Parts: sequence; structure tokens; C-alpha cells
Amino acid sequence: WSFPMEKFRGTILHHPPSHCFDNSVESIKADLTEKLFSMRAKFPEVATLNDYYLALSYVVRDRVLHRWIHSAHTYFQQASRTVVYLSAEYLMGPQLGNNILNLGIRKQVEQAVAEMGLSLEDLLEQEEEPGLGNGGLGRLAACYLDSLATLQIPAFGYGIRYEFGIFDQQIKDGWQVEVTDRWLRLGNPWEVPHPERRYEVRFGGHTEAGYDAQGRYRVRWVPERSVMGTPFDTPVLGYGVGNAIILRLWQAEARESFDFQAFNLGNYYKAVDDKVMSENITKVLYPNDEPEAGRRLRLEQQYFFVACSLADMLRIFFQRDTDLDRLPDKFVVQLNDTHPAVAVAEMMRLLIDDNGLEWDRAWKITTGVFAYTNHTLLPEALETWNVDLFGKVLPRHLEIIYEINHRFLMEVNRFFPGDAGRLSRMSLFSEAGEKRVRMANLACVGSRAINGVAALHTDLLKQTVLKDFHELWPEKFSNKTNGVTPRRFMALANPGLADLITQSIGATWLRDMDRLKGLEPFARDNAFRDQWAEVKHQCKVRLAAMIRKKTGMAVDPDTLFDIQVKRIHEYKRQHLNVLNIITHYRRLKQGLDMDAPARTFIFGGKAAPGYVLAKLMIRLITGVADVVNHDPDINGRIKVVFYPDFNVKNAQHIYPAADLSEQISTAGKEASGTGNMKFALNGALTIGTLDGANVEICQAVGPENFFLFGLTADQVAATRQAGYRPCDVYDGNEELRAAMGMISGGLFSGGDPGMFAPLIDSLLNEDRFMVLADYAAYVQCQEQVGRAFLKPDHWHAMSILNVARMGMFSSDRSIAEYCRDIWHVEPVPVVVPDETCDID
Ligand code: F58
Repeated sequence: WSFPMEKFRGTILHHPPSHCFDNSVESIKADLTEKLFSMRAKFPEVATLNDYYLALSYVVRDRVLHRWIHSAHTYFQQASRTVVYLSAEYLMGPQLGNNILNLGIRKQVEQAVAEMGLSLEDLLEQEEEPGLGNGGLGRLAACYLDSLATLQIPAFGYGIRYEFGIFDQQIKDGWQVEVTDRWLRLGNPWEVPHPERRYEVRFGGHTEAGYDAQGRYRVRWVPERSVMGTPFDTPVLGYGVGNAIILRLWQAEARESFDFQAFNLGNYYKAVDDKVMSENITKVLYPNDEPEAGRRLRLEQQYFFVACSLADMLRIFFQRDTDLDRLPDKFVVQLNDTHPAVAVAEMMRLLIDDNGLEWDRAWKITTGVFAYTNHTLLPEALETWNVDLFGKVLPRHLEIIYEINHRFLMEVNRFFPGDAGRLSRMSLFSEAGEKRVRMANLACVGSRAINGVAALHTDLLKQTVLKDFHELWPEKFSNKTNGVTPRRFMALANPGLADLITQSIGATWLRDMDRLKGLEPFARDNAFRDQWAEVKHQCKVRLAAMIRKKTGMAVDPDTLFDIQVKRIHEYKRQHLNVLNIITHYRRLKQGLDMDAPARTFIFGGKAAPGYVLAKLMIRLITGVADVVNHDPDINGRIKVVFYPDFNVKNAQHIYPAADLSEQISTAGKEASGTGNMKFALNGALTIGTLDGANVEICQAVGPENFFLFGLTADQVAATRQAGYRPCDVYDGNEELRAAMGMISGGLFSGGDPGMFAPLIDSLLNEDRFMVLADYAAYVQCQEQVGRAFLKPDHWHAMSILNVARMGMFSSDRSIAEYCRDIWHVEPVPVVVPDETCDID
């Protein structure tokens, strides 16, 4: 088969290539051997496991691209309204397994590789995931692409192709050590580069104002330097449909490899300087879970990917249209938090400077295109940029933002005359201290829709950080509770449970998670409960083997697996979990609580490299593990594990094995959480506060199937208002004093009493996240968990009901709501001819 080039002449693709991919076992085997030869230049005797992984990936990629070509052609022909998702992060996870699942060819591939003497599991294990995100926000973007494709929505995900993603975490002597993530080292078979379609992105310099030939006022940006953005496309398949969409990530490259003038003068180093500087822009993902407003490179990253993405969007628009007033009919651009918010100014620049539109017309188009999702309530996490820095990197954009602000504040003043406080709060610039650009305000002003990511979060947004904007434009606000994809986090991660569910209620739940409701009657069925318990047990055996492999530790799959995996952060309160473990440990040493079930406490998560207290929390966990795991008095009744390098790949082993999911953030601090959903979907019961989406999960599964504890968001605020003094709580609770005393006495730091002092001091003096205030309620709730676990029939019934009632937490539901309420887009089915596979 050769590519039918003649069909690609001109810009319009009249007939996409049609090729019948034979998905029989024989054919997959033949293709695999051929790819080993053509893509790896190897014959079977010398091929490594990684060669086979790559060859299989190319076999699968051909079939994926076939769907993408038909999708692109369909969307193009129909000039479909398209969603543009702008996100600085995507945590996609490994691709091979997911693509095999969505192509519906798992059984054939399994057999084909087995007949060649390989195991699919080993090949899947070879894949290094693209860790192009920090945590929940990046993973949400990946789940949303999965659902956009599955719901047949024409969409592009745009982002940054970081050469180094989130660091790999190792644990050395109990401490986190960060190791460069060289994910591209062995090649990435999933992406298709398009160097022919690059864009120039300009930076710095100054602006010049003047009049054009028609006497119109015009501003010219004279940049100081520019870099090129090259797109790398990764197709994302829908499940059970022919549709595929594209994740398009931009890589920065120097305009020219060498500055020839400098080179000719003999200054070789000056010549390579530019190349290095330019390519730095997409070198590395910032590993912080809070913004770093000081970093010029971070601002450059943001503008770089926004400029490339909007230029690309306009290129696509102009293929079919000439009238920019129709842009909002054809595209909607979703801003995933404020990281791409500079897009509002860039859109205005493109319309006014590059396309000659007048301000009002440009503003109407801009505010017709954008929508903004907020992901945080923590005031310190709201992104701002120093005005001087901003002006140096983006002088023209700063001018545009000043003009937007001027007009906006006049509008505010019309609605709320003379309200100076409001004007200063709503201004796009904060003037207290050094002058800064407020990106959330820019995103709100430039967008026609604003949403939070869980019901409580959206309510709190309206009452606190975005209160003024809500009062001005209540109609812009809505809630879109997060969701997760059941394809990756059930079908792929937990095939045993997925099969059991499918045997009981049919397969449709994977595309319509509300169908899980059909499991409810099975909660009373003894035989089913036994099967359910057996699946969970197998998952725990599998995780125990992984723990053994990664840490050398033996854990018992018959114990209660109590798991907290997420970024390490004070507000997520891993230290509250630890205080309970220490309390439990002490009681056991005293001969108390002897009837409690044996537990394995498992932690996982990365700490931002500069976040001292978070790194200390990891050291505390490993310190406690060291003592407790080796104490002969405990005799295995408690084990503590820190599972290193928590990422999407590991997560797929971890969620299915949990009995208990720890969702214990301070109420009002976690915007939504999505790990909470992944655990519950896999049959874990939750111990949690009324925070983020826990509120909705608890309501959906029923409070009788959820271990709820702690202060509510209102109580947290009221306690703070009333002058909360953590030392009073400390003084009044003997067990708390004892637990903290064991830490500060050096028991978990090899006798060093100073090691955890910063952590202890911060709890005693300020306790911003009310750890001490919730301690007693948490310990008590954990006792309740222990008692419940001793009644396995009831426990498994609760577990079944949790899964049965998780329907609304599918990312398909979230995306359907975005489509209906914000994006106003319709599905565009894609017919892929000549496909021989059935999707099961
Ligand atoms: C997370 N934010 C929220 N930010 O914390 C979580 O509650 C929510 O479920 C999730 O978004 C999805 O809505 C988050 O992950 C980041 O990682 C940012 C990365 C860039 C710097 C600032 C934090």
C-alpha cells in the first residue's frame, strides 16, 4: 500500500485515504515484523523489548491515524464548530494500552504478541509516559480529551511539548530526590511532527504608534527577538466511535540554527546562544503546584503556546471563511485556568494589529470566543505577573491590557458609581506593593463564561475570590463538576472489575456511566459480593507485588489498604493521616485497639522541589514507616509504605487496590479533586471532609456509604474568624500531644529532634489548614472505618453501591455539560470505512 498522494493536491482533501486494516492475529503479527524492520531496522533475534514496544506502537498508530484522517476530513468538510482547549499541561499517561482498548483489538493483539513469544503486559510496561503536567489540572485536561473524542466533538487540545516533564521521584534515605524526566530518550511513537507548519512567535522590544495610509491610528510592535513553534500531533481516540481528535503540542526552535553574522565574525558562542535561548522555552515543565510569578521563562512559555495555538486556529478558520465576525460561531476557546489567559490580549492584537479591525469589533469577537475555568480558591495560587517583567516580554500586550482595563473600569463605574474599593479589587492591575497584572481578572473580563470545578468550589468562588465579577455578571457563571474517564481508570486499570460489571449489566456503562446504577441490586447478592471481593483481592495482590518490586517491602493483601496518593501539600493534609497512624501505633504499643484490623497505609505523591514543608512531610512518612514496620511489638498490624514516583502509570495499579481512599483536605481548599472519583469508581470507600467534589460524591453514594468527618468550609472560616489557637487544641488533647511529642522527640528522625521542628512549629503556631482542629474527629472516624472493615459483607455491599452510584462522575457527563451550557457544540459522527474490528 502506498499513500495516495494525488488525492492530497490542493488544500482540500476530497477523499481521505481508505485502507482496510486487517485486525486479524495473522495480520497484526505480519505488521509487527514489518515495523520492526522498517522503523527499528532490527530482525527478531536482536530486537529488544523496547524495539518490540515501539514496533507494536507503530502498528497501532497506523490504525489510530486512519481514524484521525477520516475525522479530520469529516470535520473539515462539514466546517464543524470546534472546541479549542488551551492548557499548559496534559498528563496523558501511557498511550499503547489505551489505543488498543479504543480500537477494540485487545484480544487479537494479546494473541499476536503471545504467538511471537512476548507478553502484552511486558510491552505495555516498556512505555514511558509523557508527564507533561503537575497533577489534577493536567490529568483533567487528558480526561477531557478522551471524552471530547468519545462524545464526537470536533476539538483540538493545544499545549506545550516539554522536553522534560514532571521530574521522576526517587526516595533516598527517606528524602525525595528529583531526577530529570527524559521521557523522549527512547523515542515517542505516538506523535507526528509537522515542521512544515511552524509559526513565528515574537518577544520583547517596543511599540511604535502612527497612522496608516487610510489615516487610521495603528500600533506597530517592533520585537527584539523571535522563536519558531513547531507542532507535534498526538491523536486521541474516542471509545466505541470512529472519531479521533488531536492534541497539538508546540516545541520551540531557533529561527535559524546559527546567527551567521556572529559566526562569520568568529564568535561561535554568540552564534549558538540564540539557539539555546530559543529552545529553552519548551525545555522543562515547572514542577510547582502553585504559580511562580517571578519566572520570566514561565511567562514566555505561556505566551509561546498561546500565540502558536491562536495563529493555528486562525489559519484553520481562514481555510473556510473570511469574515472574522463569524469566528465565535466557528470556535470556542476554553482557558484551562489562567496559564493561557494572555490569549485574551493576543486575540485582540491579532484582530487589531494584524487584521486591521477596530477595537469594539475586535472586543466583541474576543469576548465571544473565550471561556475560563478556575481551579483554585487559594489566594496565593492566583496568578499575577510583575508589570515591568510583563512589559519587557510582551510590550504590546501590556498596552492592550491597559486599554482593556480602562474600558472595563468605566463599565464597572457605570454599574457601581463611585465604588472605589470595587474598582481597585476588579482592576486588571493590583497596585498594593509592586504593580502586577492579575491574570484571573483578565480571564474573567475576556470570557463570556466562567466556571468552577465542583459545586462547593463554584459557590465559594462566587462568594470570595470572584465575588465582584459574579455581582457584575452573574449570568456568566456556572458550575461544571469535574469527571474522570472510565476507559482509562476502569477498563484499562481494572479489567477484572470491568469484566465483572459487564457480565452483570452489559457493556454500555463504558459509554454511559449512569448505567452503573444497574449494579445496585447486586449489592444484596452474596455470590456477587464474593466475586467482587475476589476481584479487589486480586488487585491488592498485584499492588503488593508492585510495592515489593519498587521498595523491597512485603505487604499483606489481606490487610486494609488505606491509600492517600496526590501531590504532597499542607492543604491536602498528609500529616493529618500520619498523626492518626502514630496515634494508632501508640495505642497498639499500649495494648489498646487490639481488635482493629491490620492496615497497610500507602502514600504516594510528589512535592514541589522548593516546597520545604512538603518534602519534610515525605521524610516524616518514611521515618514513621521505618519505625513502625520494624517494631516487633506491632507484628505487621500496621505497615506504612511510601510508593515512589506517583504518576498515571502507577496510579493505574494503585486506585483499583484501595479499600479506603483518603480525601482529607481542609474544607474549602480543594477545588474539586479527581483522585477521589477514581478511587470510588474502583470500589474504595472514602474517608473525607466536605470539600471539593467530596460533597457531591457523598451525596451521590449516600452518607451511609461514606466516612465523613471534620469541619465544614463554613466552620473552618468561622473558627478562623473566632481566633483559632492550635495550641489550645494541643493542650486539650493528650493523644495529640503524645503523637506530636513522638515526632519532635526524634523517634522518626533517628534521634534528631530538630528535623521536624518546622512542621511541628507550623502546626502549633499557625496551623493554616486546621490539622489539629480536625484531628480528634479524624481519629474517631478512622476507628469507625476499622470496625466497618471487620464486617466484609457489609463493606463489599457499600463498595458495590459506591460504584453503582458514581455515574455522574464520568468526564463524559462533564464534557456534555460544557457542550450544552458553554460551548454550544454538537456531535459530529465520523464514519470510518473498511474497519474490520468490532468495539467490545
Ligand atoms: C487542581 N489544580 C485542583 N493545579 O487542586 C484540584 O482540586 C482539581 O480537581 C484539579 O485542579 C482539576 O480541576 C491543579 O492541579 C495545578 O497543578 C497548577 C499547575 C500550574 C501551577 C499552578 C498549579
